[in-house]
This record gives sequence, C-alpha cells and structure tokens, in this order.
Amino acid sequence: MAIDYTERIPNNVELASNRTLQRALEHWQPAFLNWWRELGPTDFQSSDVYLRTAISVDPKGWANYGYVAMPEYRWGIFLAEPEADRRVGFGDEFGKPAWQQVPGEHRSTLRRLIVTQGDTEPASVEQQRLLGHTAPSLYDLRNLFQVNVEEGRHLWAMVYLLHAYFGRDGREEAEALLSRHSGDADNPRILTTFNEPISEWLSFFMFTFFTDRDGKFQLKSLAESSFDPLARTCKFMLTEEAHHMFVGDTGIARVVRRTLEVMQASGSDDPDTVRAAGAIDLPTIQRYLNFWFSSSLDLFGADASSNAASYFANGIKGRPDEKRFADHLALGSFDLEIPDGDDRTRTETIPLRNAMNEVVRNAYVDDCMIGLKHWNRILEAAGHGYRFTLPSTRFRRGIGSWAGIPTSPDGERISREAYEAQLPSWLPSAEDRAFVTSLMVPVTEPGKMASWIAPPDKGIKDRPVDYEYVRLA
Ligand code: BYC
Ligand code: FE
Ligand code: FE
Repeated sequence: MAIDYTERIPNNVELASNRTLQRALEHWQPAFLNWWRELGPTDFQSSDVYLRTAISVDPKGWANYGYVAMPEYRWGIFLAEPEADRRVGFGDEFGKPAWQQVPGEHRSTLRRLIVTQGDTEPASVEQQRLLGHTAPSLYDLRNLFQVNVEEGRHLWAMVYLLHAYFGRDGREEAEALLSRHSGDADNPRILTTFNEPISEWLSFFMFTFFTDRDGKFQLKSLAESSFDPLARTCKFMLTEEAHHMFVGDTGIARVVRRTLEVMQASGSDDPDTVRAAGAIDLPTIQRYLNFWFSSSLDLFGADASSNAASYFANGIKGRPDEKRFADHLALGSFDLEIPDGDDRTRTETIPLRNAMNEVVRNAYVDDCMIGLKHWNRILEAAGHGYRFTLPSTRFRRGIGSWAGIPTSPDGERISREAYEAQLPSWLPSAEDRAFVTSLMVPVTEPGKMASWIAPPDKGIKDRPVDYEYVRLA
C-alpha cells in the first residue's frame, strides 16, 4: 500500500491502472489548483512552509516533514489498508459482506453524504483564507497552512469517490464542489457553520476545536460505512484530523494562559484592563465558545431524523466506533427531551435508530468537555476562580426540535423578549469582534508571539518554537 509519488496525482489506489479515471481526475486537478489560487490562502503561495506530507497510510510514521510551497503540496488519494473479508457492521444487513461498489438503491443517498462531507473541506479553506495576514506567530501561520492543505486533501478524498464510483453525476458534483463558496449569497456551502466568517484567530481556534471535531465524529461514523472505499478513505482522513483539533485545543489554552499572565501582572481581571494590556478577557472567550459550540451542534442534524434511521438501517452511516456497542441492530428506543407548549419540555420516546444524530451529538459534547476541562485546569492552577462552561445543547439551535426555541445558555426556556435582550451578552458583540480584530497584527519574527497569546509548549516535530516555520517570500 505504498503511496506512488511518481504519478501526477499521488495515490495508493493504483490509479495508473484505470486510465479513464486517471484522465478524469487529471482534468479536475487544474480546476482544483485554480480554486486553490483564487480561494485558498491569500498570498503566501511562494513562501516555503514546513509541512507534513503523507508518505504511507501506516498509522505509525505516515508523514514526512519538510519545506514546501503550498501550490506544490502533493495532494493525492490515500485510503487506509483494506480489512480482509470486511463485513457490514450494523443495521439490517449486519454480517453480510461489505460493498466494494455502490448498491444501486443507495446511490443517491451515498452521493449526497459524500457531497456534504466534501463540501465542508474547501469551505473551511475559504473561511480561513485571510488569516495568514494576521498570524500571531510563524508557528501558528504554519499550523494554519497545514490545516488548509489537509482540508484540500480531504476534498480530493471525496472527489476521488465521486469520480470513481458515481459516473457522470459524480463528476458534475466534483465540479460543483469548486463552484459553491463559503458565504456566497447565491451559491453558498451546504451546511450553515461553513458559511460563517472566520476573520480572526480566536474564531479560527474555536472552529478547529469545535467544528473540526464535528469532522472527527462524522468521519468516524462514515468510517463504519458498508461502502468500503468510503470507510477506508475516512479512516485515513481521521489520522490527519487529530492535528486540526490539537491546533484548536492548544490555541485556546495559549490565549487563556496569556490572559492569566496579564491579569496577574495588573492584579485586575476587569475586562477593560485586560483589553488595555492587549489580551482577550475571559468572558469574551466564553462568548466565542458559545457561538461556535452552538453552531457546530447543528452539524449533527435533527435530533429525531428518519434520514439518520435509514442511514443506519441500510448500513450507510454507523455510530463512531460501532464495534464498542453491544447491539449493532439498535432496535431499542431513546428518550428525547423536547419543547412542549410555550414554556415546558416533555420526554418523547423514539426508536433509537431515529435518534442516531442525537447519540453522536452527545458523544461529541462529552469529547468537547475534555478541552473545557483542560482550559479550566489552567485557570485553576493559576488560582483564578473563572470557569468556562459548555452551553446547553438547546441553546441557539437552528436544526432539530430546539431550533428557534428561546433558551438561556443553561437550557432554561425563557421568553423571546428575554432571549433577544440577553443574546448580545451571550454571543460575541460587534464590539467584541472589533476588539478581537484590533489585536490581529501579524508577528513574523521566529519565536515571537502576538500580545494576546502565549507561546506553545513545544514546536512541530521536535523543532524549537523559534524555528522558521514559514520562510516568507
Ligand atoms: N445546516 O434529517 P436531518 C468536517 C438539513 S465537518 C444546514 O438530520 P441529514 C470539517 C438536512 O440537510 C463534517 N442544513 O438531515 C470540519 C435536512 O435537509 P432536507 C461534515 C442542515 O442530512 C471542519 C434537514 O436539515 N460531514 O468534516 O440526514 C473543517 C433535516 O435534518 C444542517 C458531514 O456532515 C446544517 N447544519 O443529516 C473541515 C457528514 N443539518 O434533506 C471539515 C455527511 C441538517 O430535509 N452529512 N440540515 O432538505 C451527514 O451525515 C448529514 O447530511 C448531516 C445532516 C448529519 C449533516
Ligand atoms: Fe477535513
Ligand atoms: Fe479538519
């Protein structure tokens, strides 16, 4: 399963043995590169960036590190090793052989899921395209570009499936993935979160923590798919995803550490004093967290979903780490707390399969708590009393039973008037955004950090923090 780097499109799928597919992908390749130049990171295209590139799909030691100019990054097609005699792991077809081709009856569903997954990848690159100009350090600039090139590769992963398994409509969908654009009024990206602007680095860290983590859970669900090429593609994508969440987790931790330093130096935790010292006050960080967490919750879909039930029944999309569940048929039931009347909630019992989105969302919330505890431990160790909290999954929802239902961040139902009056204090205000944006000045001297963020504990791949991670051209 070595990756062939002598080909125009590096791959481990023996692309050279399928001329038609190879030609179709080589035709898409210049369109991708045009998209990268026009909607990928602005400028920096001739800078040398210390990037990792996949060289094998072996879970240990799959990456090579070295300086690369981004347009020369070797985007390619890498699938995890096949599993011998792989079987359908859940749903009505449990135990039958996994599918090496797309079953006709599931073709449009699979295509839709692959397109939705594929759409998020270039969307995130578009959202982040201006951030290079305000990176708080060369270390961070390198991490941004690492995330961007890998999201570009994730697009390749889905485009490969569309071209290889969905014929002409697959090729059309692959083109459409380059023509929808994040935030475009006429032709936006499919999922709401991927149309939100990411114009400063606090949002970037929140996004990589909360939204890339949705990526982790969705990819884990798709890695269970009976459609084996999809499962193998997603398995390998997950190995790249871990770094994206690391960037978010440690990024926020460093912001918190810097804020603590500033508060200790001035002896005050008054937000104005913190801001005057060029750091971000803790309540503002909480408001950004509220925004990106609640937006990312919607990415799991509706809490009661007949789509989710049929994905599961048909073996198309499973639960993350499906093997850890005892019952792969999931014929039980699930209690949902849903709004009732104007001010109450009630419990509704629905078939477990219809609640799969909620099951996965709950696992995601638990995973988010790990980061929260990490940041709170930093506050605690510094003897500070402030604690970050995750808002309730009912708060500010746009999808599912709680969509449009006014609640406080702790999930209490409140009147619409009270909600609208308080929402500006729960989410970043225009003033918060203007302040955070005002801090975004580029720092390009190796090892130096912007005023609002502490240095990382260590560099990348055993390099020192003051390594020249990007050689600016
Ligand atoms: N925004 O029955 P439901 C990543 C629609 S992130 C707008 O639950 P479905 C990454 C939905 O389309 C991972 N619309 O729907 C991260 C449906 O519409 P229709 C991305 C939404 O489709 C960072 C209706 O509401 N991967 O990789 O079964 C950087 C009813 O809902 C939204 C995937 O998403 C929304 N948030 O489930 C880079 C995996 N949510 O059909 C990358 C593939 C729902 O009634 N996608 N709707 O018109 C899926 O598995 C499913 O499409 C979803 C939604 C779980 C997203
Ligand atoms: Fe991705
Ligand atoms: Fe990612």
